[in-house]
Amino acid sequence: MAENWWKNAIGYQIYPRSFKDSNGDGIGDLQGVIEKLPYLQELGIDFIWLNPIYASPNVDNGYDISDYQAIQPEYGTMEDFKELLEKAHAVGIRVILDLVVNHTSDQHPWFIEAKKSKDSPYRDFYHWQDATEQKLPNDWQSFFGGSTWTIDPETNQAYFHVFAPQQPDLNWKNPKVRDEIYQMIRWWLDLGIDGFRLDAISHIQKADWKMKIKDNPWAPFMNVSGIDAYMQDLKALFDEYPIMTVGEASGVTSKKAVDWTKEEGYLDMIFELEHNVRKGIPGQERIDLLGFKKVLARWQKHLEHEGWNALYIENHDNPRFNTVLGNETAKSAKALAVMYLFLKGTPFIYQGQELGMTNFPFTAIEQVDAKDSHSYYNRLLAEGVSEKEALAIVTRWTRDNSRTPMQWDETKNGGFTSGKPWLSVNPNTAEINVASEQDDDSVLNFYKQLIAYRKDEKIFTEGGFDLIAVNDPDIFAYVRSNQEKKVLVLVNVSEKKRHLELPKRIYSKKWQLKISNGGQKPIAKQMTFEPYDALVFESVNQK
Ligand code: TEU
Ligand code: CA
Repeated sequence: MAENWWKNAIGYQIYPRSFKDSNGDGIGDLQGVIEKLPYLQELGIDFIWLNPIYASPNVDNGYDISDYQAIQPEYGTMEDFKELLEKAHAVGIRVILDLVVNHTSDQHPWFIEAKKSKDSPYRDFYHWQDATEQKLPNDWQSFFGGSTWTIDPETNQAYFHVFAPQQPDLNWKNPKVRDEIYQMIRWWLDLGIDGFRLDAISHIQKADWKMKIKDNPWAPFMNVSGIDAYMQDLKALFDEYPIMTVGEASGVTSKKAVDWTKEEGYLDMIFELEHNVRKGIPGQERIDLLGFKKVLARWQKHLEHEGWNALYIENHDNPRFNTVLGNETAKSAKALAVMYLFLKGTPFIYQGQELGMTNFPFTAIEQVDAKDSHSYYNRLLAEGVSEKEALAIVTRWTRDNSRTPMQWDETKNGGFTSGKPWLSVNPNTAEINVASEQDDDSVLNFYKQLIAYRKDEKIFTEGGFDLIAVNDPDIFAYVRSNQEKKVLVLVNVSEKKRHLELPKRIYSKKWQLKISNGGQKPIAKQMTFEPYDALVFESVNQK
């Protein structure tokens, strides 16, 4: 197997619950993924990342695991998983799984045992401290709102959780915990999976409970010193297998990311979590292109010589980019694809992004499933915000925008299920869907073209990156270059007609148009772009 195969690969993120339901219970499942392997093969992707498929009470849709070595019954069986792995491999698609080891479910046998008494051999698998309602160990706040501590009145202690109370954090300081986790990881790798996406991995180490928070409320559990030893262990284990690893490592800065992802680093790549720079009034916020572009350009620069980027615009925690940066048209969906797919790093495509799927038109809070969105909504009501306004604010950015079922055809349930979907299908499945996007002009076909082009040209893997029009608030433009050639990417990420003056070093070269989502435009000193125009040019270096 080629070393570092992931450097020239394109990933596809599958949210199993919403991808394809094979048995009519309204919930996506592993047989559904198997059924759609030909679709993925035709798209041209190299690996899939599956969001958690392990046994879970589903407080956080699978991110609360009660058995790491069992498949969630709603999704199928271990036999189904092995079948998926085998069939994916047979068509050249690798499979990476979500590794959620910052916390377990409170229904995991370790926590059930731990909770029984202070003397339980599992007590130390988690973080327990003496506490009363009046006096918690500290005033740290969790990501999902409320204290990081939940009291157990039976023992007058509290346990620690950075997410929901049903997601107690594992105590990584305990060698027994580490042993269990490492064994579990080995078990999956021995089964033949191709890697992991490491969930919330920068949170596994916590600061001293007495640490006082200054500005960043999450500083006590964001890439805290001492994490290195655990990451080294993980690296040593991962190095035994020809896999890829991608970390969700919030709080690891672009500078620090070099140490995390260089050749001797802990992981192959990490996702940055800084690019969602928002502007506009709550309820109508959009991505601020200038902010977005500066974040991406900084990560490109800092990881230029050492380290590696994971590229993405959408995932299961964020709204649809075609709504918050595009204008929900096929053209803008194509422009956004061009904008990020040619950066340096390993691109990930989130299910439905390749169709131009959009946010859901929520009209009632009951349509929202995500618990964090409900608590946010209730908090706003308590602050006196009207129901209508609270709904708009919450649903603009709720994670459920991206979790609505995949749109396979124009029927009411989008061909996702023959039953009642667990989350409503976006009504625009009438127009935006796989079946109707078989024509040359579709977003889907455009993605296929971009993927094929990117994989064909090694310049995208190793070539340098230079941002141009650095301060332009609407245009994302850059040059990739290697010994042989240059590639110029020009995208008007706005609904306005825009002008751009190119520098001489660019317009003086001979360029050939390779990709376009609209017009044929020659390179000139003064360029004019129609809304959401996206163009890719190549120039062969003169000897
Ligand atoms: O998200 C975690 C996550 O977004 C935090 O780690 C992040 O650091 C924080 O919000 C600060 O910005 C992952 C999953 O992607 C998400 O779906 C889960 O709900 C969560 O972990 C808990 O497992
Ligand atoms: Ca099902």
